[in-house]
Amino acid sequence: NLKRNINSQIENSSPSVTNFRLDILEGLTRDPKRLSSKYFYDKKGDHLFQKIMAMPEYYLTQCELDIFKNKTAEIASLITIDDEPFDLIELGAGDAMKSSYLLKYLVENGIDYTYMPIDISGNILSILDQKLKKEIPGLDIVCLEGEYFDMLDKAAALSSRRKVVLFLGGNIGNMEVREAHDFCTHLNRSLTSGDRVLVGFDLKKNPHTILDAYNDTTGITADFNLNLLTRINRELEADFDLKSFQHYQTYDPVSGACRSYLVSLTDQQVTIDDTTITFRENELIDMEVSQKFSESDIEELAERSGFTIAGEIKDSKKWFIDSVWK
Ligand code: AVI
Repeated sequence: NLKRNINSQIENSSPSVTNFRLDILEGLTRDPKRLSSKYFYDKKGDHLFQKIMAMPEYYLTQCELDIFKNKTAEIASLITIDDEPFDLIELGAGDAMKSSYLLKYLVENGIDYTYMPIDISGNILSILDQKLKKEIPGLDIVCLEGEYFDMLDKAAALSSRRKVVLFLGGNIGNMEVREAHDFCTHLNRSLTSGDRVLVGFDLKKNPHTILDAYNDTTGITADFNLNLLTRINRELEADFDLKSFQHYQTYDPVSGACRSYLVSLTDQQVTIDDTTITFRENELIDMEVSQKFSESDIEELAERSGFTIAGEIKDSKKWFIDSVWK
């Protein structure tokens, strides 16, 4: 039945709505139920994530900003090779708040490079393009709108220069360890020798510090999770009752997995188009993993995906690390 429903829904929808619908229905008909945190970022979700980054408990952004602001020369020396020109590709560039310090430094030091931000949002890229051209005169910028690996292929087709790929913000933590391994292996196969990758990892630390960053008392992270239900209600004509779901956060300091769930507070049914999803009281929806790493976890990930570590830079608290791979 579900299959027939899904097929009939495909016929009348655009590809992006179809993928969203299929992913959501597939996730909610699994046991245990799950939703992908990649769908958190609609307009409201973007706004809530901005609020998260401004929370005192959410240390990640400030830590990586500290690295890009205060250790810019160190980063530059790890990603440049003599005077060889290169393409600096940023995956999920967003507003390039952190990388803009590096961009400025490279321009000021006469280093020949082209900045290629990749983002799924054309709107974000056009704002970024205007902002950076104004802030950093002389910056050579080519925006690439689309999926990471499609755009990496496009970047390779556009120029044969050496590639340096930035993947910042601890975004790699939003993949399960296996997915992160597959992602890095794919990245390794898309690059050639001489290329570099700079990945931002949130480090394992006092478990209270980590849990507090995702379990804020103001409830912004809870809203961030619940907003996906609002998005499903709006875009898929569903009827989630937001008051019947509660955010629950866990951190396991042994595995380093920080996970968020939504708990169904009652036995209930939710309708998404003409599909009915049944929830038992206390049943969970697995929403997001934010994986934390030890330095040996990072080494293992780099090695298993075909990279070697060229260098690494930590913030002054030693809570976050930007690891450069070759
Ligand atoms: C985008 N990403 C790295 C954030 C994180 O820390 O996992 C998303 C987030 N989820 C809850 N708070 C922030």
